[in-house]
Amino acid sequence: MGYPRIGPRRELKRALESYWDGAITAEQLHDTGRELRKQTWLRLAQLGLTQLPSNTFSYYDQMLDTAILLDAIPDRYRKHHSLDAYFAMARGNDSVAPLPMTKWFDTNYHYLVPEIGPDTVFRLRADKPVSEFREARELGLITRPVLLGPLTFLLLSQAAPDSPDGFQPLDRLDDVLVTYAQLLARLDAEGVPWVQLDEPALVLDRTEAELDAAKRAYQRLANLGERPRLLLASYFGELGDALQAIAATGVEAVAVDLVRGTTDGLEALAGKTIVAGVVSGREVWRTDLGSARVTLEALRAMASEVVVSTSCSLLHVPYDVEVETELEPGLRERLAFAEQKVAEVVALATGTGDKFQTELPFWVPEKASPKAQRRSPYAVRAKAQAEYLKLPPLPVTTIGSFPQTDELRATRADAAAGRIDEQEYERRIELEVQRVIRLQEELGLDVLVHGEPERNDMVQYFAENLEGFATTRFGWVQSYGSRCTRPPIMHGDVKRTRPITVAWARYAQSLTGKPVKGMLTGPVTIVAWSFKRHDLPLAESVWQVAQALREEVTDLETAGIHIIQVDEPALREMTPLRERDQAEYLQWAVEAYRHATSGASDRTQIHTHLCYSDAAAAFAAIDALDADVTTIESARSHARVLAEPTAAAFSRGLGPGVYDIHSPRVPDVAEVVELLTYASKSVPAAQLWVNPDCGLKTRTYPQVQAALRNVVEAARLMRGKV
Ligand code: THG
Ligand code: ZN
Repeated sequence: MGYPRIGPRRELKRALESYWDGAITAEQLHDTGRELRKQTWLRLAQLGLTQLPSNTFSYYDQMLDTAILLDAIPDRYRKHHSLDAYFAMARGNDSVAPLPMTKWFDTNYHYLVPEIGPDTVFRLRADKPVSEFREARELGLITRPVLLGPLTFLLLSQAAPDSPDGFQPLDRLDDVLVTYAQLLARLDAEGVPWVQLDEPALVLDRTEAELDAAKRAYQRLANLGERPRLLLASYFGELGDALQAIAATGVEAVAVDLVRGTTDGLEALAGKTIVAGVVSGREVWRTDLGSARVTLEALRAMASEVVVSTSCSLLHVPYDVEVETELEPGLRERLAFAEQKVAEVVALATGTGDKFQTELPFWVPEKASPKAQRRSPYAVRAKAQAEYLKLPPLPVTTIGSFPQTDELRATRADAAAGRIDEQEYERRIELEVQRVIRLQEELGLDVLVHGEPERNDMVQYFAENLEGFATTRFGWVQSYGSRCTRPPIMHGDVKRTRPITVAWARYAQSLTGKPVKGMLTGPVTIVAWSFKRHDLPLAESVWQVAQALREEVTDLETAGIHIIQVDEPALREMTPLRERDQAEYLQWAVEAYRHATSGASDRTQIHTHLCYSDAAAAFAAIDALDADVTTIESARSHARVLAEPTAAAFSRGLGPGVYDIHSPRVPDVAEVVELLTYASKSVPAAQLWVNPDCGLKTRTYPQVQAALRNVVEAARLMRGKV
């Protein structure tokens, strides 16, 4: 269904960042792209895969590629040359902000949100699907171009800012279909036998009108005279009501996710090819080939043809587990990354390979007694904190991380490779903490952080220091653009065997009279950004992590840290895709957060940070977390989140991010003042905090210094006014 594209050794990341730095030319970047595509196709063919996907490569993101393909480019980017326009939409530049970015369904991948208005003119602009097909054909390989389907493209796009009230991108379906029809005709003329149209949006709750639109759209595409055969690909869940709508159309094949869904009702697809996603594209455990075979056999009675596949693109798993020679004994044999999963698909299709038994005995946890209450209600705590912390109005703080410099990366690499001893490592980290504290004092921030120089990543770091997690050396998974993470693998019960963050927090506090905020990653987020166990309910894994964090909170307090931030940026993203499953999730997720934080005394101020909390529902969840202060992403959405009616009812501290840290752009004082002025209309000044909208680790020191100087200046101007 799709394959990782960043490169087995992150070759694309390096090429992209070199291009952005001006160190290589566009032609050199394209050479890297071509080479990665070639190696991927050759490898997949060598593994025995007979249907190869193409057009799954991207220089940044497949949603962005689709917008470009359809020429759905907002005017403000058009003055740039094509590759520059592409990266301007992705990352912004000195003169223009990027498109907003948000999570791709319930994965840790982020896509760019295209803007569609009533006047957007769709026209076939790029030929990437055609040129990638040609590229593979030159290698002697016939591929199946993968396109984002028109429904998913429009449903995930946002209305252009000047659209009339009530306009939805989906209103433009008929126009977009004209362009898809042109593209299909071109691919047909090129000799493309099959095209895959990805429609994951169909596994979410959809209205009657949307299901009708889906049926109409695919009926129309299927009725085209000149077109390749069509594979409509669903993934990340069951089709549910959408199944009937699709079955009624003339598409030749439908891909279904049989890891998250079942074969129930798939008789509706009689006469079509079923592409059976029996190998998980989201998890890293080896597939139980025996039970996958049973599923495939059941399908053979239902469909005209059964094709074996992964449940979704393999974008969400690392390349190859064989290179992970340092995993603890016995673990590697139980794991499958992208290469191994392709081999499993081939083994299932050809009837070769052994049956693997990967199910572990079900673990029954002791019922943990819910202790999820702070000692006093928020109002009482707020008073205790105000008296103790004595912060100015509109306190300025940051989300926690400071720039990850080349020196820091080298220091961590030197320590990992044994080139420096522990003492030297700690000396270098201390110097960095000193620099970060000094910088914040000079700039005049009110609540300081130590900058997290000892952490590679906010989840990986905790996983490395907790029992029950394994971490990989090369297991990179694309998060957005050139950015990757190495999701840890949960494989056993989680336990904290020693304090994790206390020493650095204490050291940072010893350097300043201002309060230093301790930084923890929340239980939901640690689990959300890891590969999960499949022998234990998710809620239990999260609870185990919450218990470990609760112990850490107590130790931080004892060490004299009285502001503790427990981030939960993944709280929303781990929400189940279907509404019927959401209430239960939210209940245990919130309960776990409160278990982690409720050991704190009244005067200890608990902060939390959420990313991409764009929906109204976010405020209800934020409220339930019972944190004293919440900082949220909002700069890219221009703080629209504050216009939500639920925002007005919010009674706790709130820090709407005042500028977008994902872009290298430095905000000026006026725009920060404007955002704060807007925020102060819905949030009383006594509750308002001032902060960037996320951690600063992806920025450079010059950018951060300039940006924070303007933020502090803006906060001072506002203090005089509100
Ligand atoms: N950690 C993890 N998942 C995440 C985030 C995170 N998911 C959502 C959000 N944050 C994604 N954002 C980023 C931002 C920066 C980076 C990755 C994801 C990043 N990665 C380094 C890189 O690609 O060069 C590598 C980091 C490392 O050494 O581990 O900068 O923060 N888990
Ligand atoms: Zn964030």
